[in-house]
Amino acid sequence: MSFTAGTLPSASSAALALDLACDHLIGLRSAEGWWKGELQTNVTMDAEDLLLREFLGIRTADETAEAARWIRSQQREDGTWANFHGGPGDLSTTVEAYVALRLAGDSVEAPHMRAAAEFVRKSGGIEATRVFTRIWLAMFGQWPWADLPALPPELMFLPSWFPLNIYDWACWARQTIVPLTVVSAHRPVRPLPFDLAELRTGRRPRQRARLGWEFAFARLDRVLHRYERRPLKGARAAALRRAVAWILARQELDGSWGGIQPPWVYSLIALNLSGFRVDHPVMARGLDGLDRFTIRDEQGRRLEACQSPVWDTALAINALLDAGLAPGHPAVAEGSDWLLTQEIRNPGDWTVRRPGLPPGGWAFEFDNDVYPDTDDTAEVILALRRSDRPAARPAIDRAVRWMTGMASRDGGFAAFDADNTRTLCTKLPFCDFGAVIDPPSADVTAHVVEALAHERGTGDPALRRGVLWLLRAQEPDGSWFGRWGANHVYGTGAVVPALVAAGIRPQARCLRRAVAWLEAHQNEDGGWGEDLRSYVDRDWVGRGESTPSQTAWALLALLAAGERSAAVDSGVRWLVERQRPDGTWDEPYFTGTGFPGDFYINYHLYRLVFPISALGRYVRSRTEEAP
Ligand code: R19
Repeated sequence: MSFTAGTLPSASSAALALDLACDHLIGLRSAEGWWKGELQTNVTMDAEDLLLREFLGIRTADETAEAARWIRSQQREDGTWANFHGGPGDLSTTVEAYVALRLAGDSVEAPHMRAAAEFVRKSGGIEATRVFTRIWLAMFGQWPWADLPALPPELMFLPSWFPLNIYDWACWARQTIVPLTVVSAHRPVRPLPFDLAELRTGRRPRQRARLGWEFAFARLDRVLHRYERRPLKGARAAALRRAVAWILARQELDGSWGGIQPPWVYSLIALNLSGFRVDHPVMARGLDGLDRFTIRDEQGRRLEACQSPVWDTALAINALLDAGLAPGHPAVAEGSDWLLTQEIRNPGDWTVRRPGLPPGGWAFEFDNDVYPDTDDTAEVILALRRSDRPAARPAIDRAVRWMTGMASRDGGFAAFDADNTRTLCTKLPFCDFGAVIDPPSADVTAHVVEALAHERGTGDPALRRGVLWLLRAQEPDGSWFGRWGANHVYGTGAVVPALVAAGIRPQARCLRRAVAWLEAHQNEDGGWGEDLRSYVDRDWVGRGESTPSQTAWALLALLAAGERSAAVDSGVRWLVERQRPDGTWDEPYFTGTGFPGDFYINYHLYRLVFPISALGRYVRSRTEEAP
């Protein structure tokens, strides 16, 4: 389907595109009624999978060949590996990919290996890689344990009010650090059949700050290293027992830890070092679970960093309802009934900060019962209330109560924890990768506010505090930052519809400024795009090649703000013209954010669900106003 430039997309061409897209989406659902798009990240997942198997002594030739094929297919022209489509080569990712290919037998003399090694040396060598990469190398004798930040398991003794205790860390960091304390206490070395001399420069890594907490922690690190040489025997043994018990208590039904790769692999290693052999039921369940996170196709074998069925299903149902499907349509009804089976009824780590709050809500993954999050909960609440299932009411009520209770002190909402805002953790020498705390963000607060507006009405006190939080968080340029999606287009696309639902008039100044920001950042071609470099370089904020999901986010905001402008029409035209004949869109660019600056996600369903929502709301706004 295509239009000559300058023709306005009539509501009917948008409606045709919408039908086609809905058919495609409905065709993707599973027999049980859920949706799950691939969650694509970067090759550290695949490299670490081989290293894990090497460490445990279970690596097979077939797995190695298949993973290596995938890793090679992702190498860029210049010999490097990036963390996202179109991104620059990343040193740590390139080192990990290179080591995996050496495990697979690739020769150091092969052109692709030489190019990679040259980039590594030019970028500072192994010495300049992130801590996680050097921990992996230490486990294989390729980096001295003494040259890594100390992570004593005695950390487990800090009470939950004491600075740096494990509950001051974001749940993903907490679940990673606890097993890593066990690993670093054991200082395992299981040598590789090769050396990585070609990746070293011999130069010391750059010194961290000479002032403030970073400096104090660098001193503390030296003290801890001295303690490591001769830890108090009784305390060390008790700390290790406590850490292992903590880990065991948090294995999920699917064998994972937190449903995400880092805690999962480090927990398996920590348990193995603590005497759990690979055939122990806990280990076997963990390894079987990893298998279900593994995709095998023509391109090779790759691992999902985590899986998004609850999130995808809620988004898909909301999109289909935006498109005008009846709530009783089997895709909506069966999807909603499946969501009901995923409700979380047990307490999790969040109770440490909110004791007494009754459980409820939803997590992101199939089995992640210890870590429900407010973002998924908000989207599921919206989907369930709109799909009109009478049986859903009690679950929605529990979810609203839980979600509301998870407000942070300042009235904003974070994804997994309340009041997880102590920045002291971030100053430790260990923390050179990824966010390690989970403070409130605009995108999550917006989703919660939108759900509360429908469930409790615009007078609700938690909603009003959330709205005030959002108004304070607006950037000077009129946009909002996107924590879990790229970037200001995602934040603004979430906040504007939420504020309108919360009763802010579209004419209000804050919304006019947001609309002006979006219109100023529309591309010539009518779409919107924001490059992931916007997280590290302000010049890229609001700028980048147009993508379907980002175009849809901008449209959702403009439509919510009641815009009838040419910007809306050309945005819709961009979507209609770029639709594939099979009803979906291509989206090689990553528009999901795991950790600003460090870790990005291509959610494969985003290219479809968000355009459906935007086209659906567009078509309805046009047909409703027709005479
Ligand atoms: C909205 C819904 N979201 C609120 C859920 C988003 C889930 C994102 C997937 C997270 O997957 C992860 C999690 C953690 C890591 C890490 C990591 C970084 C620093 C430390 Br310390 C520990 C772990 C690395 O990769 C990850 C992937 C969209």
